[in-house]
Amino acid sequence: MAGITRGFTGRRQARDPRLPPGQYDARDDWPVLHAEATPKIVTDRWTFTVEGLVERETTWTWKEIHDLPRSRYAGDIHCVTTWSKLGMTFDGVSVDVLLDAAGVLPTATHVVAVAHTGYTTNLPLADVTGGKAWVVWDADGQPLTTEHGGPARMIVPHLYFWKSAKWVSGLRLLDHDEQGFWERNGYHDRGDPWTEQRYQGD
Ligand SMILES: Nc1nc2c(c(=O)[nH]1)N[C@H]1C(S)=C(S)[C@@H](COP(=O)(O)O)O[C@H]1N2
Ligand SMILES: [Mo]
Repeated sequence: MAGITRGFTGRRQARDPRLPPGQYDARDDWPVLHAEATPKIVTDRWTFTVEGLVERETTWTWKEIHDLPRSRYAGDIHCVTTWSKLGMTFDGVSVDVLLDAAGVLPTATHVVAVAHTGYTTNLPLADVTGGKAWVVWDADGQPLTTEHGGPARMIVPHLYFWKSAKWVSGLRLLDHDEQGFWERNGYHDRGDPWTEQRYQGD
């Protein structure tokens, strides 16, 4: 019968288990956040380079990266400013494919993701290998808009979204951790949303 509501027992509606602590579901809203001016990057001149501690520094053009095997992320993203978006899809290539092509040297332990604008963010190598990171150009089946990092961005969705560099231009492999833009400005070096690694010291 109508009239028996979920709230009748006095329990609050169950929190979506996909939401990490302190996060809310942004639903249809996808906020745009970045520190620099939105760049204009034409795909004719777009490149992605893996450099640093690799056997062969390797650069892909827009066409070349599209010729690599495709990989999709279907799942959630979490911004440190407390919004999350659940059940998104992103299409592109797995970072594993890019790193394998360049041949990561055994001394490499960390990466810095670099953007065409100069934005940087640091990550342990283990957080961008093993099917956990992508370079993507489609979001929810549509080409990534410029404001969301198009023509292509990184996504490292198991970490807070500042680790996902928009307008990404490459990865630099290092044998030490080297802070990026937000990390130097107080954000955490790793940024695990499930343990709320929001700021340095968390
Ligand atoms: N190049 C660049 N990438 C960036 C940022 C930035 O300032 N510059 N901000 C990060 C932060 S803090 C967040 S939350 C996400 C936001 O991505 P969105 O605008 O697509 O939601 O981009 C990340 N990548
Ligand atoms: Mo963010």
